[in-house]
Amino acid sequence: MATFVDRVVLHATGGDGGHGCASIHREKFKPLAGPDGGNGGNGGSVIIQVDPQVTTLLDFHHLPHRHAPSGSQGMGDHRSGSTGADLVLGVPDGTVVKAPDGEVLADLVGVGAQYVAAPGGRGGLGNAALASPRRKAPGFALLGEPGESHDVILELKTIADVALVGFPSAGKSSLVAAISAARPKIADYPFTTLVPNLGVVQAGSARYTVADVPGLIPGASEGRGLGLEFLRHVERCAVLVHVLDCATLEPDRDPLSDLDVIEAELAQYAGDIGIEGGRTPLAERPRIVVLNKIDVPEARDLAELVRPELEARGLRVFEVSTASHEGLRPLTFALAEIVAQARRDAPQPENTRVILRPKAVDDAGFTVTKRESGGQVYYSVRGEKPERWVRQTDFSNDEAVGYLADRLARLGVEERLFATGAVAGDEVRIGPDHNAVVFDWEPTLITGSELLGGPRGTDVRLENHDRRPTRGEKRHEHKERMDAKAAARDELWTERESGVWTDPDRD
Ligand SMILES: Nc1nc2c(ncn2[C@@H]2O[C@H](COP(=O)(O)OP(=O)(O)OP(=O)(O)O)[C@@H](O)[C@H]2O)c(=O)[nH]1
Ligand SMILES: [Mg+2]
Repeated sequence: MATFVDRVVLHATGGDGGHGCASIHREKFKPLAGPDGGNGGNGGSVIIQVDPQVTTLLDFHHLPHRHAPSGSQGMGDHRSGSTGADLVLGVPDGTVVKAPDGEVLADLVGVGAQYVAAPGGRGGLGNAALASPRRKAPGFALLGEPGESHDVILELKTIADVALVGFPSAGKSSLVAAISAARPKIADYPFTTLVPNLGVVQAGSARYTVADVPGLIPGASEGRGLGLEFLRHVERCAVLVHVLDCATLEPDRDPLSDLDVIEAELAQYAGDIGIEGGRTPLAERPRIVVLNKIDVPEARDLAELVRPELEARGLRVFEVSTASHEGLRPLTFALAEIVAQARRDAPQPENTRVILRPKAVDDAGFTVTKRESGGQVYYSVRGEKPERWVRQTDFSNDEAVGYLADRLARLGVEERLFATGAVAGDEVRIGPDHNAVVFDWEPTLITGSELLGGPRGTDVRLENHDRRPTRGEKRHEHKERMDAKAAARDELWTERESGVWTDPDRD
């Protein structure tokens, strides 16, 4: 079973915002004492954060769907709904967050660096918050927005200063084991190393990390062997070390051709340029050559032989034996020097590099375009505000729909529709085509509160309640009632006196 995973697809969904509440305060002798519906709570967000305790993305491999809790709905008596807690997911240092199309969204380097993968939805306002001098008793509340849902790719790109590359069994793991306290698996069969190993090297007062990645073979860029998959762990390295095996018994291999093969494979690898440490492509990174296994006499001879050729190519060459530890000290000090130089040259690391994508809205915050589908013309309204407002609207409530119409009109959507050539009855779609709210456009929508009579914002139910009848009005009302009673009584008497007791048609 896999115990190390360095690439996963995460399906993150933010919590939904709670709905706002529409409620009217009631009290003895004050049955309609104003709106008191509380706001819905915001939904929690899914946040990816660097956690030093985490070294693999294995958890996400097992549980790729993550949801943040939703906010709860508002309640009467001005009680707001509770907020959904953010779901913070720990990832290893050096995790790169990408969109499904491969675009780098964030490069998480440094403890605490974080990226909001799926923001939670906002809670809807309750009717208390929607009340205004013009709309004293809103009979509606706003809906909570659904949490956003995004698929992101998480890729672990190990943070190491030095990367060891080379053929299988060249002695990369042996080298890490010889110069650091790491104890990777070492054996004389190819592909002993299946996951990257990290070792910390102390050379004098300098300290740096070395990554040992699985071996490369000719054709790795086409997927041979373990492919180039693991090169993502060398992307951030300041220096590449070619570990060349001088004691190989394979007939068609020698240190020089091995070097060419590995270089050709490295050139095929396209890393991410935007990430920390990834500014220069791998092919242009500083590199040195280690000729290994010189404890074997033939290997020492071969190393002596190829050394001038390598140096002629401008490479620094170190002859070592990880078995006898010969030549390791100069190597570690030389690496320390290169790493120190690279650290001096590197710009100060930022905590996190978040790449913001531009939003497709114009200055006014929305766009109106005339479109056609299947011979039918419609007007598409796009923009953050109109789309959010639509999501917040309870379409079963006329007053809420009226409020939406008001908001859209105030933003200038109606004017823009006129300007684009829309006429009453045309189809208007707000939002992305696959998930739009479709209206037949009525230039001024009738709202619920208008239906009640009186200017919008006044409510006859509340207004009549506030005004108590005067004594004169009460007396008048009483007199009218008494008069009506007397009239009814008179009618009965006339009937009785006329003596008609049966239905005249019967006889
Ligand atoms: N004689 C000798 N043998 C060595 C030396 N370094 C490594 N070996 C042997 O070479 C074999 C392969 O070593 P590893 O360190 O596992 O090689 P690797 O490059 O990590 O190989 P993969 O993980 O398969 O890519 C082992 O049997 C080691 O004992 C050395 O300096 N001298
Ligand atoms: Mg190995």
